[in-house]
Amino acid sequence: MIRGRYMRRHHGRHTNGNNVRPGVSPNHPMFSRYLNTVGFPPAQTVYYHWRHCYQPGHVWWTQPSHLQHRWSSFSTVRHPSSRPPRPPDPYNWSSWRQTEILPHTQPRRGLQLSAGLMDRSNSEPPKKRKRSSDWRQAGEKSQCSPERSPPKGSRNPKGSPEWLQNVTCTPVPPGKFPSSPNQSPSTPELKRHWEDLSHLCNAAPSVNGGRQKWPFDFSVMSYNILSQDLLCDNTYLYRHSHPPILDWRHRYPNIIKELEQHSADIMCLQEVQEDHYKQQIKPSLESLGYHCEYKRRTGLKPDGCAVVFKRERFSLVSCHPIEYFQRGIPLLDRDNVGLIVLLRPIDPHCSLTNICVANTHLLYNPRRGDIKLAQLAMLLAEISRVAQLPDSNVCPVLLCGDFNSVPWSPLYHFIRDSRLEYDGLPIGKVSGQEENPRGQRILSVPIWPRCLGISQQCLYESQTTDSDLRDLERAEPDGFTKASIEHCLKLTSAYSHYLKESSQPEITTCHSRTAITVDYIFYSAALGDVMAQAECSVPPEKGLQLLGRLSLVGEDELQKVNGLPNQHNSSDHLPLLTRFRLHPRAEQKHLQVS
Ligand code: KL2
Repeated sequence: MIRGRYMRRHHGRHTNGNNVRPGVSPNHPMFSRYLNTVGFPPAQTVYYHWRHCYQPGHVWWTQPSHLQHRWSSFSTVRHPSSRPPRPPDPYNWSSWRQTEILPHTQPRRGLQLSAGLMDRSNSEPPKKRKRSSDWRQAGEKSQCSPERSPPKGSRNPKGSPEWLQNVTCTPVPPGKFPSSPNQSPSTPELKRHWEDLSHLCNAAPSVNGGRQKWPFDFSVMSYNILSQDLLCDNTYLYRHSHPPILDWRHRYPNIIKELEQHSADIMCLQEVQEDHYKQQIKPSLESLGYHCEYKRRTGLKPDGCAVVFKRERFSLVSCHPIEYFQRGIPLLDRDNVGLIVLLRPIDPHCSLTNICVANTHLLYNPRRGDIKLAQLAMLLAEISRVAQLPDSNVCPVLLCGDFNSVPWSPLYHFIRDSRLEYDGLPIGKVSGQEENPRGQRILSVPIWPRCLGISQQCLYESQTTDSDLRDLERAEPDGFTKASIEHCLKLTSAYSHYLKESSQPEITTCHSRTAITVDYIFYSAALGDVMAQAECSVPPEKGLQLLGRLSLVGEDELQKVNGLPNQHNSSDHLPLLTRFRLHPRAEQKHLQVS
């Protein structure tokens, strides 16, 4: 294992949430000041509010009676000609951005960031766009635009659901929220069932009583909760949703309820907006017994990734936030981040290996597969370093998140097969988000420059200065000219990406322009694991066995609930939930290999 220069400079726990990489300026303090000035009720109040006011099927808005029939039947959605006309006055979208659970009359204090100034990762400009982190050049703008349209030149991505296109829910006039729950439209709930896979991998029932607590079983969730800010930035994606269900005051209780109900031991959350995290999400999860770690995106982006875990099940060994933005490397000019934690399972009766949990949200832009791969390489290099064991093996790894790439795409294959031959591959085909991407630009060789300090095996190169690396690149260009990349982790996807019953593709994210899988839970599979590929040879004590997962759904099921977000599912993604078994080192003999 090549140990990297960053490793020596950046190890151990980062308590300040700032950058982990050298040469990257921390998030600008202006933003923190903004957050501190916004008035919020304490999260306990919010949580109390939810616990005591929320009942399933209870909705807080008024459905104007003359509009009720328009929500009640799905048939109107299928026939655009029968759609109601849009009202002359556009709905004031700015109220949707409001994060307070306070009444609308409550004055907002402090600076508000502009949605219009946010860097839009989908719209690749004719010239290089200004980075959103150039905050000094960013003015102030307090409201969302009334109706955001798709970025110019954007294409319908793969899986674009016909049944949600051109569907427009008539907005409710401002001031009608919240109100009597009695007049709410009712959407059926999505049905998801638990898929028990334990019998397939000969897993003995877990022994939780008595003195022994082995094997160590635990659950893992990955969930993109849809940041309110991004929702407001991309309103055109959610025209099919009844406006009040998009209000954070409706979404937040639903999301917290969902997290509490699933009660996963480890949760990897994406699109967690920093103000919501600090004021509501973190305090609520802490009161449920979770330890929370968070990494905000760089620049002006107000959302980020959180990894939370139950304090009674794990202790934190170390935490490693990663910023993909690298000053001076044009390829790495985006604000996406990752967050890795090394966890020690708590079991007084046996010795268990640490597990490495990584969470990320890769760049959205369907045309920039080159950036996505470079971001992924940075994450894999850091995982390989963090997960390294003294015997130069790696501890079990869980790689969760929103990869903005579909199953069987080159990026997906790279994660799962540990190798990608990319000679002649167009950058628009890397993620598979678009069926027929425009532009023929192919991936350059190498994809990322050598000065990044990451080898083609996705490992940190030995400690050298940046100028040394540039010299090396000039001196031995051949070392970096093979059109293939590799990584040393053996990762398997916990989901199969097709529904067992119908063979339809599983959907993890759905709105008016897409219905695809982009979220994953990858893991180091133990020998004999149900999902492991035939050649998998990870010894059991260094791998995990998949015991079960919460089933996903297909497009048909999502159509019945009017897509996402809907009354009950408050994100445009669904949570992935899995259960794993970790075998104590001393108890390897109890594993029956099939
Ligand atoms: O696909 V996502 O949603 O994983 O659910 O990740 C990105 C997109 C997220 C962070 O950038 O914001 C969403 N069209 C559609 N969705 C967009 C766009 C866009 N132009 N820009 C950002 N997102």
